[in-house]
Amino acid sequence: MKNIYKYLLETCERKGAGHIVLIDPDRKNDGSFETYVEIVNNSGADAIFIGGSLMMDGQFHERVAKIKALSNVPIIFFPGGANQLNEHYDAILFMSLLSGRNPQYLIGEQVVSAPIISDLKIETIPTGYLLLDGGGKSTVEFMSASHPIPLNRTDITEAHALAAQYLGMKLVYLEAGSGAQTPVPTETIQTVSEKVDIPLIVGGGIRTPEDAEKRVHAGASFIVTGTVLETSGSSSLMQELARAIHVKEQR
Ligand code: 1GP
Repeated sequence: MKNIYKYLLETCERKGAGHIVLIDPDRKNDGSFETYVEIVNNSGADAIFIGGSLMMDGQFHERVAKIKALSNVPIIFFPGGANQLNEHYDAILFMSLLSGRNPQYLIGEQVVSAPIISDLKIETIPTGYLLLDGGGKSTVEFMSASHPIPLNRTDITEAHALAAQYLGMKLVYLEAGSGAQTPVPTETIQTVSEKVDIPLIVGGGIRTPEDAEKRVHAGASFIVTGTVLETSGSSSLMQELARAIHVKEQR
């Protein structure tokens, strides 16, 4: 099995940044996975994140298996909780919700998951997850019972990102929340990326190639898009997003 973290770093090095598509394996998307994964396969995206904060039925694991079988790119678990673990992932973002002060998501879910991950032998990628206030109450904010960092408090975001680095994490995830009205501002990304040495993943509310590209130029190593695939179902938009993010491959 290849090393997924290494693959992500090489992708970023070669293409300037990586495009990761988040697929939410909830019932609302049932019947659409074939189409979604085919669009991702043809878009030039570099990986799929699978996960969500709330699952509304018991078909989660079957859907992950289906996505895995269809995908040409690595499948990375973006965990909403230990109950979403299974053997189908190529790697897991072993995340701590550092911006919150809820012990369940700082360390509790991780302890419950660890023996299962060890048993399943899934690669872990230690990630500091910072939730910023993208406007409106996001599902992750509600489910994790944690306060997001105000968008204008770049100092607080920067301090958390540094803490993630000093804790030995390999990635920092700046999350505005799925469907965010306002994505993480470019100024925040620039300030944080100048301060920390580990790669930044940025997601939440990114809907256009322009928005994505600006965030890469500001210092994001990976851009995550989720909702835009569900709402547009557009192959061409997903191709444009990947092209905009792969800044080193542009002519
Ligand atoms: C992943 O939550 C994001 O970090 C995805 O957000 O659904 O708004 O693209 P969108």
